[in-house]
Amino acid sequence: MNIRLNPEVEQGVKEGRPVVALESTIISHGMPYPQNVETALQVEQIVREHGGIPATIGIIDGVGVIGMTKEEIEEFGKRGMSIPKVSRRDLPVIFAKKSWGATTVATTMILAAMGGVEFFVTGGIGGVHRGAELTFDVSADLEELARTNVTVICAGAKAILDLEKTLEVLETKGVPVLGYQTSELPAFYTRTSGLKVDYELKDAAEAAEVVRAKRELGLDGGILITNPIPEEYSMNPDEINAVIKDAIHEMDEKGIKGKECTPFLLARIAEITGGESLNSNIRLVFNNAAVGTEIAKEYFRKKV
Ligand code: PSU
Ligand code: MN
Repeated sequence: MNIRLNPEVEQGVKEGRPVVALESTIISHGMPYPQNVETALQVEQIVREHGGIPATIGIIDGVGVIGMTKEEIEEFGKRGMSIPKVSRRDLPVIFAKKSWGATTVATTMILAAMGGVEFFVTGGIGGVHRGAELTFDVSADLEELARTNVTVICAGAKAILDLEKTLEVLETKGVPVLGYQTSELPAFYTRTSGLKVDYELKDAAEAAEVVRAKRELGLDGGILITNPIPEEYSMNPDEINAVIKDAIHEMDEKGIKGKECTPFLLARIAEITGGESLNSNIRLVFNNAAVGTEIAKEYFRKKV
C-alpha cells in the first residue's frame, strides 16, 4: 500500500494512544511562508504538550505520509502553492504519477482513516460557497464528512462560505455538528455566526462519548466539533465581513473558479487585514490542537 506511517504514529495507533492528524493544505495553501511552517511545528508541539502524538499528513512522491518529519513540513511550507492541492478526485492521479500533494480536509480524512487515526485537528473546513446555487461550488470536505470515519475539530467555517447552506448540507448528509462549550456555530475569525449548532458539548469527556456512540452504532461518517476562537484573538465581525466581501468581489472580477477559490480568498484576506487575520488564524489552530488532543485523550482513556 502506498501509505507510510512513521514508527511513533504506527505504534500509537496500535496501542490505542491519542494520535492527532493534521493537514498539509493549511501549510502550503492556507498561510504564507515562513509562518506556515512555524505554525505547523508549534501545533505539533501543542499536541505533544497535551499528551498526544501528532501526525501531519501529506503526499510525497506518491506516498501518503502519516506523520511527516520536521524537514518534510519545512519543504511543504517552502514549496507552498506549487504543490498541487489534492482532493478525493485527484488522489489516484497523484499516487500514480508519484507526485507531491497537499491534503485538504477531505483527503486528510481519507488518509487518516486508512492509517487508523480517529481524530483530526485543523483551522476551518470547506463548505458551500456563497452563490453556490449558480456555481455548484460545494467543497468535497462535506461529502467526506458524510462518508469517512474521522472526527474533525475546527473553528467552524469562514464567512467566505454560506454558513447557513453549509449547515443544511451537513444535516442532509447526517453529520453531527457540535459546539465545544458553545451553542452557536463559530465563524472562524469570530466566535459567533448567528446560527445554532445541533448540540453543545460541555467538555472533552462528553465529546469523546459522542464519538464512541457513533462508532458503536456503526454509523459511517465523520463528526464535526466546532471550537470558537479564544475571545482575545477574535476579530470584529463587521470589519472582517467587509474584508471578505471585498475579497469575493475581487475573486469574481478576476474570474477565479473551482479549487483556486479558497486559497485565493485566504491569501487576499490576510493581505488586506495586514497581519491581523493571520494571527487570529494561527491562534485558533493552537486552541483547536489543545482541545482536540484533550478529546482524543478522553476517547482513548483506559477504563479501569
Ligand atoms: N478553510 C480555511 N483554511 C484552509 C482551508 C479552508 O480556513 O486552509 C483549506 C482546507 O484544506 C480545506 C480546503 O479542506 O481549504 C477547502 O478547499 P475547497 O473549498 O476548494 O474544497
Ligand atoms: Mn470548491
